[in-house]
Amino acid sequence: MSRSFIAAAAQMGPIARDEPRASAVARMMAMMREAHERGATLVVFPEMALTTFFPRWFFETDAELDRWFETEMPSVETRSLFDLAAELGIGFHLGYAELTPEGTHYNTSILVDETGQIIGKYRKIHLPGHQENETWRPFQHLEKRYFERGDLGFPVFDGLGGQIGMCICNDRRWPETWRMLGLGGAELVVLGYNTPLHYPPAPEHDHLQYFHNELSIQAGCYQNGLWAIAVAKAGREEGCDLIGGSMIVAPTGEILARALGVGDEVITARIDLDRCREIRRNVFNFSQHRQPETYDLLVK
Ligand code: ING
Repeated sequence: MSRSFIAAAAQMGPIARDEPRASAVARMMAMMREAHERGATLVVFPEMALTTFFPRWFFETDAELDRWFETEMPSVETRSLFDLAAELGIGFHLGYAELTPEGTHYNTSILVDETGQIIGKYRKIHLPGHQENETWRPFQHLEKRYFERGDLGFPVFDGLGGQIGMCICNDRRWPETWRMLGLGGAELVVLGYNTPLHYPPAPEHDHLQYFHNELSIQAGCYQNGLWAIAVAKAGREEGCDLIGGSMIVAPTGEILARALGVGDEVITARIDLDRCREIRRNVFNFSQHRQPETYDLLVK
């Protein structure tokens, strides 16, 4: 039986600072319905899809920070999204800020199957940005301050007839992320991102943000023989321009579908997980061609 299905990327436009979670959920439910109408059985939402990208601000107190986090999932506000998924028989990926019962803060994503059950969780490992309030910047990027490094590794989950992995935003820039998931047997990687157009430490790269997004994901797919669905939170969010460019990429590295705008936008493509073999049994046949004995620097 061919493991082919229609997948959707549900790009989101800005989420305002004072926009209730219920509003973001309503927008996601509308896009889940649209994806379903197009025959999709999986829909991928962005990183931190329930709130504005709050690491752009410096908060003095824990109370100011913790209001952006979820202490349960599904939560009161997201229960309706899980219920819709089960009603429509569509799986989804959701990114959110997680506060554990032990008080640990993670940048987290989950994989939910077509019955509305959570079948996988990932916590972001490559946290970009900085620790302290750096007032020279037009906006902060305080993920290193607000989140702990993920403690779940790079797991791969059985779902939708295949092996699905996750990563989050900055993770996609690191080849190690993709190789760990490839070695773990992933056939599809789903991920969300919030990527500002302006990168204060190197503004001369601002015009390259879309290119670097595509370069990272296309290389990850080709060099590990897997599919990727990468989904932006986009647009001018609280005065900060975030790139769009959500896309669905094949194991050959080809882009099958790409978002055109920087608002809420559903793009779809047919994914055939069996096509991973064209790469994984040939050019990137790890057991035949990879030479890990010579790569010791990689894990130093
Ligand atoms: N955002 C950005 C990302 O990696 C960034 C941070 C932007 C790093 C541009 C380097 C260059 O896409 C998140 N949330 O990781």
